[in-house]
Amino acid sequence: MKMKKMRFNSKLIHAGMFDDQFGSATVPIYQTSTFKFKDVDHGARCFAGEDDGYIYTRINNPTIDALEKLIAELENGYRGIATSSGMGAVNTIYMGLLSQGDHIVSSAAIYGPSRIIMEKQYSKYGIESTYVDTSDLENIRKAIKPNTKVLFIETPANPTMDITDLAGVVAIAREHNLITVADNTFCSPYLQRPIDFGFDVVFHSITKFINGHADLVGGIIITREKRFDDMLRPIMISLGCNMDPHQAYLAIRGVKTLSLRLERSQANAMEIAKYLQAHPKIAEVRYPGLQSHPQFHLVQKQMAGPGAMISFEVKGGIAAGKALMNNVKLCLLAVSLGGVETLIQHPASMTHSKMAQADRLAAGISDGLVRFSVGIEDLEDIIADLDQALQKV
Ligand code: LCS
Repeated sequence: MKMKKMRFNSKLIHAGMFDDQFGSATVPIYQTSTFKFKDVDHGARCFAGEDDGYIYTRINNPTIDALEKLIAELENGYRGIATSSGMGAVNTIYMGLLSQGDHIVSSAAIYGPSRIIMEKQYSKYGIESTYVDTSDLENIRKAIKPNTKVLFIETPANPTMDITDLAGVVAIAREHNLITVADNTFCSPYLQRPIDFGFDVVFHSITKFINGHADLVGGIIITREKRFDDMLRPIMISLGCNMDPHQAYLAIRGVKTLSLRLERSQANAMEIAKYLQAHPKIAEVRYPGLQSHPQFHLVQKQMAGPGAMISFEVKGGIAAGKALMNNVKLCLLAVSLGGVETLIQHPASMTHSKMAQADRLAAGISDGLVRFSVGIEDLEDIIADLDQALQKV
């Protein structure tokens, strides 16, 4: 069957796969650093891009290629560029799209290190950045300057769960001739495909929902057109933040169950969000599946489901939140997200602790905010765990 005719779940199983000489049902792991050329001319043609033969694993590798093709198919993109981590993807994008004197407008609430490295390191190379609440498109319009080159958004945002209007961002970018970048980590392509809305570059921390088993760190960039791949792939290669073949194999194995995992964790998340909302000790719940979410209408418009991430505030602020997190037994007190196991963490002291407190508060990341990544355990057990921990608050 031709790839384009496959539906999403069939792509998860078959896209990017290739027959090796023994007809393996899974992708073989080409655990090699280098590849033998047929002769000198062949090697020269590979380097010149006139032959798509493999050269060296930092540049290309069949197992990594399979993952790149698979995720590009899922995102309806042109090609994928696998990276050693999500931050490898972030840095490849910053370095590939921005030059000295350029300006980037970005969501204020994004994964902490994605913002910190821009503000602390790229500023040294003369790159300017403005962080705004992109859930209000007017803030983006106001932040654009003559030297703005890139609009960089994360939706839903980590950890505020704010939603940014994908079609709206693309419309603004087209007016000003800007490149659009979306961090799609919180959704995975099962729930949201920004390229369908016109985004130029999409990326993921593969560590999260795509792999789904908390057993690797990785990233991937998916581009809409060749020209963006041409801007980014050479940077990934020169930065040396390539994925490893074994890591790519594990990610391919993990992503095959993406729909099944997300359906289950999302169904759990919906019930947990309702449970928290009704709990007398909970002050606020931010979950895109609740009608009380400020951008609930946008969730319906651009996401296939509300996902498995919840943020909430316990009444009594940070002290109460800590008491809850210190008393969970089934849920793991750990950073990261998107795996089969339920995780709980405290953004202000963990994932977003390196942000200046004023920036953190302005971005809506209050000291008492608790982030919950819902896994696929039995719902009753997760709720029983929250229940016993909340009794100790
Ligand atoms: N983008 C988002 C939205 C993320 O949540 C993360 C990691 C990254 C990019 C970076 O990916 P990495 O290099 O870790 O693969 N988020 C984490 C978190 O929330 N807790 O620990 C890591």
